[in-house]
Parts: sequence; structure tokens; C-alpha cells
Amino acid sequence: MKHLKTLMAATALTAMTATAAVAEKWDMPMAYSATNFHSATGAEFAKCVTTGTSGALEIVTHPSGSLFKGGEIKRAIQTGQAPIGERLLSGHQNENALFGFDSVPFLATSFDDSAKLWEAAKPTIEKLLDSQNLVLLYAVPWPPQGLYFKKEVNSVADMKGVKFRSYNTATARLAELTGMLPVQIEAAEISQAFATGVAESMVSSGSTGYDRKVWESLTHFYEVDAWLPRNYVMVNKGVWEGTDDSVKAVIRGCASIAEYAGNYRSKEYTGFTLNGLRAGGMTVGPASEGLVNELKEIGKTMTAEWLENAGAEGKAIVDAFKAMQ
Ligand code: PCA
Repeated sequence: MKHLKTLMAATALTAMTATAAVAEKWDMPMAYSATNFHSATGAEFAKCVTTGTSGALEIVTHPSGSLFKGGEIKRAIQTGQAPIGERLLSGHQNENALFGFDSVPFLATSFDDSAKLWEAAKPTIEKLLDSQNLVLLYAVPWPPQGLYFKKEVNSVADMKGVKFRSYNTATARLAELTGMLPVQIEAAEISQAFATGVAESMVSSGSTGYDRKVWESLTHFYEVDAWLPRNYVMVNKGVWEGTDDSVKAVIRGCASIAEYAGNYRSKEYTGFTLNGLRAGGMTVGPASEGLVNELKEIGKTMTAEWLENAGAEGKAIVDAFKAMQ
């Protein structure tokens, strides 16, 4: 008995020493508001890693672009200014068209299709990120994308000249093709942009409109279900390679749970936030058939353009996705 106690004490001491020796803190910049489901998922992921490693690795999230703004997060991680972080994948479409696979209008319009499209695209995206000094951990879709305005809109003609907030190359192109005037603005800054009239419309999820209380400036949300873009969490490759295998295993496990939980939350948040927009006084409902048909025509143009820009690897993603239907 005494022997066992001594042994246990020795083991505890070794564990403590090991913990003390490698105890590390990773700051994790995130671009979206603290209340958003992606940020909630990231916070749970961070807690899972911290608990799972007995504090040997503590991850601390910084939502709302408070540590690095959305547009700066990827570079910050590539260069090692931050070890880990989350960003909108299609935000990098200007670097490489492949990053925009999830923002091709009407290619994947439901959560189920979005999951299949991700399965088709993941190996290519993982390789691309790896070539940029980044390790992919997990990715979670936003709810389906619809259109926000401050007036009733029933056709593309009604959009002409409207100032449109974009968040990636595809959304800016959508504005051009509908005769609107694109201006790129981070989600963290849209409430102000709408309040001051810098922008008066956008394509986004009910989630982002709800998070940013856009009913204070806008009046209509049209459900279009045009696509479901993804956020992803990445780690600096050098930092990853320098991490103990036992810690890496915990991170991978927590990342896998985060991906499932994030998907669950995204679906749940879809209805919740559309009701939230209604409660804020907005008119929420499907876009008219005429408008949807016009948008689908524009979608065809954008699909062709994306396939051209994304080359053989882009086509392979679409083919793999279609083969899953
Ligand atoms: N919200 C993010 C990207 C897609 C979405 O639903 C945004 O509007 O910036």
C-alpha cells in the first residue's frame, strides 16, 4: 500500500513536471462577434484543448477581430505572429480561385450538399494551405446566403446602383453582375457601414445580420440559399511540427468535435436568427421566383468564370461533388 502511494506520488510529480515544462499559451484570433456560433464553437474547442492537455497547452480565443482584423488573420498565422486562428476560407479567393469553391452560386445550396462539397474539396484545400505554411484543423459552414436590402426588391433591375457590402471576390462579382456598387467590409464593421450609408445591402446569412443587428438600418431579407461559405481554423506549420504528438492528438480530437458541433450549431442558428431578424422588424421570406431565376442566370456566368479561374483542380472538385449526388 505504502509502495503504491509512493508510486502514485512519484507519477503525479512526473506529470506535474512534464506539464510545467511544456505549458504554453496560444492566442487564437477570430474575425466574428463573440456571440456568433463560430466564435462559440472556437471557444469550446479552445477549452477542450486546454482541459484535454491538463493545461499544458492553453488556447485563448479573441473574437470580433480584436487581436487581428479578419483580413489580417491568415497572414498573421503564416508569419507566426499568432500560432492559430480562424478565418473565412473564401476570403482568400483573391490569392487563388480554389479558395472560392464554396462561394460558387447555386452549386451547393443546402447543409447536406455543403458537406459533400467540402468532402470533395478538402484534400485540395489542405494541400494548398500546407504549401502556404498552414495546417488545416477544422471547417464549419455559415448558414445559407440570402440578400439584404433597405427596400423591397423583386428583380435584378431593382438592385441597380445600390451600394453593396461584399466579403470576398465572388460577392463583389455578384454586385457587378447585378448593377450594384461593391464595397468590401468586414462583418465586424457592417453595423456602422449600414448606419452611415456606406453600404445599403449585402449577401450574407441570417446569422451575420442577426449578430450585427442590421434591422437598425435594413428592412428586407430574401432567402436565396445561394451558397454556404466556410470558416476554417488553421495553425502555423512550424508551430504544429514543434508540438508534442500527445498534444497534437488532443487538438485533432477537439477539432473533430468542433467540426460536428459547429455544423450542428450552424443549422440550429439558421432558423433562430431568421426569427431574430423578424423580431427586429424585418420582412423575411423567400425571394420571388422571377428574382431567383435571374440570379440563377448570373450564377451560371459566375460558375463558368470560377471554373476557368480554378483550372483543372477546380473542375476536379466540382466533378467529385457531382459524383456524390
Ligand atoms: N457571414 C460572413 C460570411 C458569410 C456569412 O454568412 C460575413 O457576412 O462576413
